Amino acid sequence: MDEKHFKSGFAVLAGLPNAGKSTLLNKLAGGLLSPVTSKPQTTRQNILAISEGDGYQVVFVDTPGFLQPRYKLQQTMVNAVDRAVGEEADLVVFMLDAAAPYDLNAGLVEKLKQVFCPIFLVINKMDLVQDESRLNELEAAVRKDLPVKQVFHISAMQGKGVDALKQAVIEAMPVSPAYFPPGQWTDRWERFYAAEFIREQIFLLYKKEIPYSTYVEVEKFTEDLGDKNYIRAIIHVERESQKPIIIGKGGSAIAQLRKNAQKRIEEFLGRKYRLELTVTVTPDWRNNTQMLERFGYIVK
Ligand SMILES: Nc1nc2c(ncn2[C@@H]2O[C@H](COP(=O)(O)OP(=O)(O)OP(=O)(O)O)[C@@H](O)[C@H]2O)c(=O)[nH]1
Ligand SMILES: [Mg+2]
Repeated sequence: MDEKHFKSGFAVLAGLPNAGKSTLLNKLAGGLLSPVTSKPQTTRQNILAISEGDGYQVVFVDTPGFLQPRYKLQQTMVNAVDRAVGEEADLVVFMLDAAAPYDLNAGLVEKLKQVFCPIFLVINKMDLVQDESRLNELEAAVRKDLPVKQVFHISAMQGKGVDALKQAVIEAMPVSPAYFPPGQWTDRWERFYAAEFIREQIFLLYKKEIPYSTYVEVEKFTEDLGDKNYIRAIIHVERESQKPIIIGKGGSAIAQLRKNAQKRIEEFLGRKYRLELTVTVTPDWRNNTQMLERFGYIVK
Protein backbone atom coordinates (compact mmCIF):
# COMPACT_ATOMS: atom_id res chain seq x y z
CA MET A 1 0.00 0.00 0.00
CA ASP A 2 1.54 3.33 -0.96
CA GLU A 3 1.52 6.30 1.38
CA LYS A 4 -0.89 8.24 -0.79
CA HIS A 5 -3.71 5.85 0.08
CA PHE A 6 -2.88 4.98 3.69
CA LYS A 7 -5.87 5.51 5.97
CA SER A 8 -5.72 6.50 9.60
CA GLY A 9 -7.91 8.20 12.14
CA PHE A 10 -9.86 8.06 15.38
CA ALA A 11 -13.11 6.09 15.61
CA VAL A 12 -14.85 7.04 18.85
CA LEU A 13 -17.34 4.67 20.51
CA ALA A 14 -19.98 6.73 22.32
CA GLY A 15 -23.28 5.92 23.98
CA LEU A 16 -25.13 5.59 27.24
CA PRO A 17 -23.69 3.56 30.13
CA ASN A 18 -23.93 -0.20 29.59
CA ALA A 19 -24.50 0.00 25.81
CA GLY A 20 -21.58 -2.37 25.25
CA LYS A 21 -18.87 0.07 24.14
CA SER A 22 -16.05 -1.61 26.04
CA THR A 23 -17.19 -5.05 24.93
CA LEU A 24 -17.02 -3.86 21.33
CA LEU A 25 -13.62 -2.20 21.82
CA ASN A 26 -12.24 -5.47 23.15
CA LYS A 27 -13.64 -7.41 20.21
CA LEU A 28 -12.20 -4.89 17.75
CA ALA A 29 -8.83 -4.98 19.48
CA GLY A 30 -8.78 -8.74 19.98
CA GLY A 31 -7.98 -8.54 23.71
CA LEU A 32 -9.65 -7.78 27.04
CA LEU A 33 -8.08 -4.39 27.52
CA SER A 34 -11.08 -2.30 28.54
CA PRO A 35 -12.95 -3.44 31.66
CA VAL A 36 -16.45 -4.80 31.06
CA THR A 37 -18.97 -5.38 33.84
CA SER A 38 -22.74 -5.54 34.08
CA LYS A 39 -22.71 -2.34 36.16
CA PRO A 40 -23.16 1.00 34.39
CA GLN A 41 -20.32 3.57 34.57
CA THR A 42 -17.59 0.98 34.47
CA THR A 43 -15.46 3.04 32.09
CA ARG A 44 -14.24 6.31 33.59
CA GLN A 45 -11.59 7.44 31.11
CA ASN A 46 -11.03 7.23 27.39
CA ILE A 47 -9.22 4.03 26.45
CA LEU A 48 -7.47 3.63 23.12
CA ALA A 49 -7.01 0.47 21.11
CA ILE A 50 -4.85 0.85 18.03
CA SER A 51 -5.68 -1.55 15.24
CA GLU A 52 -3.53 -1.81 12.16
CA GLY A 53 -3.43 -3.80 8.95
CA ASP A 54 -2.55 -3.49 5.32
CA GLY A 55 -2.98 0.17 4.44
CA TYR A 56 -4.64 1.36 7.65
CA GLN A 57 -4.27 2.20 11.28
CA VAL A 58 -7.50 2.87 13.19
CA VAL A 59 -7.43 4.26 16.70
CA PHE A 60 -10.60 3.05 18.43
CA VAL A 61 -11.53 5.14 21.45
CA ASP A 62 -13.71 3.71 24.23
CA THR A 63 -15.43 6.46 26.24
CA PRO A 64 -17.35 6.59 29.52
CA GLY A 65 -21.11 6.18 29.18
CA PHE A 66 -22.77 9.55 28.76
CA LEU A 67 -24.69 10.77 31.84
CA GLN A 68 -25.94 13.85 33.65
CA PRO A 69 -23.16 14.49 36.17
CA ARG A 70 -24.07 14.54 39.85
CA TYR A 71 -20.54 14.82 41.24
CA LYS A 72 -17.17 16.01 39.96
CA LEU A 73 -15.85 12.58 38.93
CA GLN A 74 -18.89 12.19 36.67
CA GLN A 75 -18.22 15.65 35.22
CA THR A 76 -14.70 14.46 34.25
CA MET A 77 -16.33 11.45 32.56
CA VAL A 78 -18.60 13.72 30.49
CA ASN A 79 -15.58 15.90 29.66
CA ALA A 80 -13.79 12.79 28.38
CA VAL A 81 -16.72 12.08 26.03
CA ASP A 82 -16.65 15.73 24.91
CA ARG A 83 -12.95 15.58 24.10
CA ALA A 84 -13.21 12.33 22.18
CA VAL A 85 -16.35 13.18 20.25
CA GLY A 86 -15.73 16.90 19.78
CA GLU A 87 -11.98 17.08 19.22
CA GLU A 88 -10.52 13.71 18.28
CA ALA A 89 -13.15 11.85 16.28
CA ASP A 90 -12.88 11.23 12.55
CA LEU A 91 -15.90 8.97 12.97
CA VAL A 92 -18.38 8.55 15.81
CA VAL A 93 -19.78 5.09 16.43
CA PHE A 94 -22.99 5.81 18.32
CA MET A 95 -23.97 2.68 20.22
CA LEU A 96 -27.44 1.81 21.42
CA ASP A 97 -28.53 -1.14 23.51
CA ALA A 98 -31.33 -2.80 21.55
CA ALA A 99 -32.62 -4.50 24.68
CA ALA A 100 -32.72 -1.42 26.93
CA PRO A 101 -35.69 0.90 27.38
CA TYR A 102 -36.21 3.29 24.52
CA ASP A 103 -33.93 6.20 25.48
CA LEU A 104 -31.76 8.11 23.05
CA ASN A 105 -30.84 10.68 25.70
CA ALA A 106 -31.39 14.28 24.65
CA GLY A 107 -28.07 15.45 26.08
CA LEU A 108 -26.02 12.96 24.09
CA VAL A 109 -28.01 13.58 20.91
CA GLU A 110 -27.41 17.34 21.28
CA LYS A 111 -23.70 16.67 21.60
CA LEU A 112 -23.65 14.43 18.53
CA LYS A 113 -25.59 17.03 16.53
CA GLN A 114 -22.56 19.26 16.83
CA VAL A 115 -19.96 16.89 15.42
CA PHE A 116 -18.67 17.43 11.91
CA CYS A 117 -17.50 13.90 11.22
CA PRO A 118 -19.66 11.01 9.97
CA ILE A 119 -21.77 9.03 12.44
CA PHE A 120 -22.40 5.29 12.36
CA LEU A 121 -25.34 3.97 14.33
CA VAL A 122 -24.60 0.64 15.97
CA ILE A 123 -27.49 -1.22 17.54
CA ASN A 124 -25.93 -3.70 19.94
CA LYS A 125 -27.11 -6.76 21.91
CA MET A 126 -29.00 -8.17 18.93
CA ASP A 127 -28.74 -11.60 20.60
CA LEU A 128 -31.36 -10.37 23.09
CA VAL A 129 -33.81 -9.01 20.51
CA GLN A 130 -36.93 -11.00 19.74
CA ASP A 131 -39.05 -8.38 18.02
CA GLU A 132 -36.93 -6.70 15.32
CA SER A 133 -39.76 -4.39 14.18
CA ARG A 134 -39.02 -2.10 17.11
CA LEU A 135 -35.54 -1.49 15.71
CA ASN A 136 -36.93 0.36 12.69
CA GLU A 137 -38.59 2.84 15.04
CA LEU A 138 -35.36 3.21 16.97
CA GLU A 139 -33.39 3.84 13.79
CA ALA A 140 -35.99 6.34 12.50
CA ALA A 141 -35.87 8.21 15.80
CA VAL A 142 -32.08 8.55 15.59
CA ARG A 143 -32.16 9.55 11.91
CA LYS A 144 -34.65 12.30 12.73
CA ASP A 145 -31.99 13.99 14.85
CA LEU A 146 -28.66 12.87 13.42
CA PRO A 147 -27.21 12.46 9.92
CA VAL A 148 -26.44 8.77 10.31
CA LYS A 149 -24.25 7.47 7.50
CA GLN A 150 -24.59 3.73 8.07
CA VAL A 151 -26.46 1.45 10.45
CA PHE A 152 -25.18 -1.84 11.90
CA HIS A 153 -26.92 -4.48 13.95
CA ILE A 154 -24.40 -6.37 16.05
CA SER A 155 -23.86 -8.52 19.07
CA ALA A 156 -20.58 -7.27 20.50
CA MET A 157 -20.62 -10.05 23.07
CA GLN A 158 -20.95 -12.79 20.48
CA GLY A 159 -18.78 -10.94 17.96
CA LYS A 160 -21.58 -11.02 15.39
CA GLY A 161 -21.42 -8.23 12.83
CA VAL A 162 -18.19 -6.89 14.30
CA ASP A 163 -16.00 -7.70 11.27
CA ALA A 164 -18.37 -5.93 8.87
CA LEU A 165 -18.47 -2.91 11.17
CA LYS A 166 -14.68 -2.85 11.43
CA GLN A 167 -14.33 -3.00 7.65
CA ALA A 168 -16.73 -0.07 7.23
CA VAL A 169 -14.86 1.91 9.90
CA ILE A 170 -11.57 1.37 8.08
CA GLU A 171 -13.12 2.55 4.83
CA ALA A 172 -14.53 5.66 6.51
CA MET A 173 -11.12 6.74 7.83
CA PRO A 174 -9.46 9.72 6.16
CA VAL A 175 -6.33 9.37 4.06
CA SER A 176 -3.60 10.19 6.56
CA PRO A 177 -0.27 8.90 7.83
CA ALA A 178 -0.46 6.64 10.90
CA TYR A 179 -0.85 8.42 14.25
CA PHE A 180 1.21 5.90 16.22
CA PRO A 181 4.37 3.93 15.41
CA PRO A 182 3.72 0.47 13.91
CA GLY A 183 3.19 -2.24 16.51
CA GLN A 184 1.96 0.09 19.24
CA TRP A 185 -1.41 -1.09 20.56
CA THR A 186 -2.15 1.47 23.25
CA ASP A 187 -1.11 4.87 24.60
CA ARG A 188 -1.05 3.78 28.25
CA TRP A 189 1.52 2.24 30.58
CA GLU A 190 1.08 -1.26 31.95
CA ARG A 191 0.51 0.12 35.44
CA PHE A 192 -2.63 1.87 34.14
CA TYR A 193 -4.04 -1.51 33.12
CA ALA A 194 -3.08 -3.03 36.44
CA ALA A 195 -5.09 -0.32 38.22
CA GLU A 196 -8.00 -0.69 35.81
CA PHE A 197 -8.17 -4.46 36.26
CA ILE A 198 -8.15 -4.19 40.05
CA ARG A 199 -10.99 -1.66 39.72
CA GLU A 200 -12.78 -4.02 37.33
CA GLN A 201 -12.58 -6.80 39.90
CA ILE A 202 -13.94 -4.43 42.55
CA PHE A 203 -16.91 -3.73 40.25
CA LEU A 204 -17.47 -7.46 39.90
CA LEU A 205 -17.06 -8.34 43.57
CA TYR A 206 -18.71 -5.55 45.55
CA LYS A 207 -22.24 -4.19 45.55
CA LYS A 208 -24.17 -0.95 45.72
CA GLU A 209 -22.10 2.23 46.04
CA ILE A 210 -18.77 0.53 46.83
CA PRO A 211 -17.46 0.28 43.24
CA TYR A 212 -18.45 3.87 42.56
CA SER A 213 -16.70 5.13 45.69
CA THR A 214 -13.43 3.43 44.83
CA TYR A 215 -10.26 4.56 43.12
CA VAL A 216 -7.27 2.27 42.63
CA GLU A 217 -3.83 3.82 42.71
CA VAL A 218 -0.86 1.69 41.72
CA GLU A 219 1.86 2.91 44.00
CA LYS A 220 4.62 0.50 43.05
CA PHE A 221 5.06 -1.48 39.88
CA THR A 222 8.33 -3.32 39.42
CA GLU A 223 9.07 -5.86 36.76
CA ASP A 224 11.71 -7.65 34.71
CA LEU A 225 13.04 -9.13 37.94
CA GLY A 226 12.30 -12.74 37.16
CA ASP A 227 9.80 -14.07 39.68
CA LYS A 228 9.88 -10.90 41.75
CA ASN A 229 7.46 -8.80 39.66
CA TYR A 230 5.57 -6.78 42.22
CA ILE A 231 2.54 -4.50 42.30
CA ARG A 232 1.44 -2.55 45.32
CA ALA A 233 -1.89 -0.77 45.01
CA ILE A 234 -3.91 1.46 47.28
CA ILE A 235 -7.68 1.27 47.21
CA HIS A 236 -9.11 4.67 48.03
CA VAL A 237 -12.62 4.74 49.45
CA GLU A 238 -14.66 7.76 50.41
CA ARG A 239 -15.80 6.97 53.91
CA GLU A 240 -14.52 5.15 56.99
CA SER A 241 -17.57 2.84 56.90
CA GLN A 242 -16.56 1.52 53.46
CA LYS A 243 -13.17 0.24 54.58
CA PRO A 244 -14.46 -2.80 56.52
CA ILE A 245 -16.69 -3.70 53.56
CA ILE A 246 -13.72 -3.79 51.20
CA ILE A 247 -11.73 -5.86 53.70
CA GLY A 248 -14.58 -8.22 54.64
CA LYS A 249 -14.88 -10.57 57.59
CA GLY A 250 -11.41 -11.65 58.67
CA GLY A 251 -10.01 -10.14 55.46
CA SER A 252 -11.90 -12.60 53.28
CA ALA A 253 -13.24 -10.10 50.74
CA ILE A 254 -9.94 -8.38 50.08
CA ALA A 255 -8.21 -11.77 49.86
CA GLN A 256 -10.67 -12.79 47.14
CA LEU A 257 -10.18 -9.45 45.38
CA ARG A 258 -6.42 -9.85 45.49
CA LYS A 259 -6.65 -13.33 44.00
CA ASN A 260 -9.04 -12.33 41.21
CA ALA A 261 -7.14 -9.16 40.33
CA GLN A 262 -3.76 -10.90 40.33
CA LYS A 263 -5.09 -13.56 37.95
CA ARG A 264 -6.59 -10.92 35.66
CA ILE A 265 -3.35 -8.89 35.57
CA GLU A 266 -1.20 -11.96 34.99
CA GLU A 267 -3.40 -13.16 32.15
CA PHE A 268 -3.30 -9.78 30.46
CA LEU A 269 0.38 -8.94 30.93
CA GLY A 270 1.56 -12.51 30.46
CA ARG A 271 3.82 -12.55 33.52
CA LYS A 272 3.56 -13.54 37.16
CA TYR A 273 3.08 -10.77 39.73
CA ARG A 274 2.92 -10.52 43.46
CA LEU A 275 0.04 -8.19 44.25
CA GLU A 276 -0.37 -6.34 47.49
CA LEU A 277 -3.49 -4.31 48.30
CA THR A 278 -4.13 -1.76 51.03
CA VAL A 279 -7.21 0.35 51.74
CA THR A 280 -7.24 4.00 52.68
CA VAL A 281 -9.96 6.57 53.27
CA THR A 282 -9.68 9.66 51.12
CA PRO A 283 -12.76 11.59 52.17
CA ASP A 284 -15.10 12.58 49.36
CA TRP A 285 -12.39 12.17 46.69
CA ARG A 286 -15.01 12.06 43.91
CA ASN A 287 -15.76 15.74 44.57
CA ASN A 288 -12.21 16.85 45.25
CA THR A 289 -10.58 18.61 42.27
CA GLN A 290 -7.08 18.14 43.64
CA MET A 291 -7.57 14.38 44.04
CA LEU A 292 -9.22 14.04 40.63
CA GLU A 293 -6.19 15.76 39.13
CA ARG A 294 -3.77 13.49 40.98
CA PHE A 295 -5.75 10.43 39.89
CA GLY A 296 -5.54 11.52 36.25
CA TYR A 297 -9.27 12.11 35.76
CA ILE A 298 -8.78 15.80 35.06
CA VAL A 299 -6.93 16.23 31.80
CA LYS A 300 -5.34 19.61 31.18
N1 LIG B 1 -26.40 -9.97 25.68
C1 LIG B 1 -25.44 -9.10 25.37
N2 LIG B 1 -24.81 -8.44 26.35
C2 LIG B 1 -23.85 -7.56 26.00
C3 LIG B 1 -23.48 -7.31 24.66
N3 LIG B 1 -22.51 -6.38 24.65
C4 LIG B 1 -22.26 -6.08 25.94
N4 LIG B 1 -23.06 -6.78 26.77
C5 LIG B 1 -23.10 -6.75 28.23
O1 LIG B 1 -23.55 -5.46 28.65
C6 LIG B 1 -22.90 -5.09 29.87
C7 LIG B 1 -22.19 -3.76 29.69
O2 LIG B 1 -21.14 -3.92 28.76
P1 LIG B 1 -19.94 -2.87 28.66
O3 LIG B 1 -19.14 -3.23 27.46
O4 LIG B 1 -19.24 -2.76 29.97
O5 LIG B 1 -20.77 -1.54 28.38
P2 LIG B 1 -20.21 -0.04 28.28
O6 LIG B 1 -21.02 0.65 27.24
O7 LIG B 1 -18.75 -0.03 28.08
O8 LIG B 1 -20.60 0.51 29.72
P3 LIG B 1 -19.96 1.79 30.53
O9 LIG B 1 -18.49 1.64 30.54
O10 LIG B 1 -20.58 1.67 31.87
O11 LIG B 1 -20.44 3.01 29.79
C8 LIG B 1 -21.95 -6.24 30.21
O12 LIG B 1 -22.60 -7.10 31.11
C9 LIG B 1 -21.74 -6.93 28.87
O13 LIG B 1 -21.43 -8.30 28.98
C10 LIG B 1 -24.18 -8.05 23.64
O14 LIG B 1 -23.93 -7.92 22.45
N5 LIG B 1 -25.14 -8.92 24.06
MG1 LIG C 1 -17.26 0.76 29.25
